[in-house]
Amino acid sequence: MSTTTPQDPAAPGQPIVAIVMGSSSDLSVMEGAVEILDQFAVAHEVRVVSAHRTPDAMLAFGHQAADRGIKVIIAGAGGAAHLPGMLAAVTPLPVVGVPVALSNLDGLDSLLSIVQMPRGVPVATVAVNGARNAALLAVRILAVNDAALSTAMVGYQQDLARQAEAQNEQLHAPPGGPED
Ligand code: RP5
Repeated sequence: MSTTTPQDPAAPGQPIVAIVMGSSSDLSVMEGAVEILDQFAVAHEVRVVSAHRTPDAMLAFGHQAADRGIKVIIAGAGGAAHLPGMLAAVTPLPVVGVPVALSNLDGLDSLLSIVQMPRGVPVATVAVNGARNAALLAVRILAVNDAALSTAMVGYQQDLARQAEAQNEQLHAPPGGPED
């Protein structure tokens, strides 16, 4: 039985998000999630656990994650991408799936394998190679019970808005600036 509840404060530095992937070949995509969690100072762990190559280790990881204090699992996989769904089957934690594009089908295989979960076992699926959004979704989930994280997310959204506004101003800048 889990001794961890969503209200428990995590010990400093204790990972509360697990970023897992089926192979180290997914890392170049999944690094986007690492960067976002670093940016928000969310403690996390990164591991390779394969649904197909190390099924017993994958199931053990999924069974133990909540009791170890993990609050959200981000799982990336490509091809017949069973990892996110299999983890969601053995943990009560929210699982965010990242379809990783392989060379043959441009990630459509990964996307459909992850998004088409049967009734009762949800995986929150982001876009193909959308690891950054997976981490942003994890931050939003955690921010429900963390006011500082919620404030940081609002700041991130304000930055995005400022960038779009700057793009718009650039687009409509009159010709004849200093370089002309
Ligand atoms: C999946 O198989 C992994 O998630 C990876 O996307 C894909 C290919 O793995 P490698 O053959 O590159 O190790 O399980």
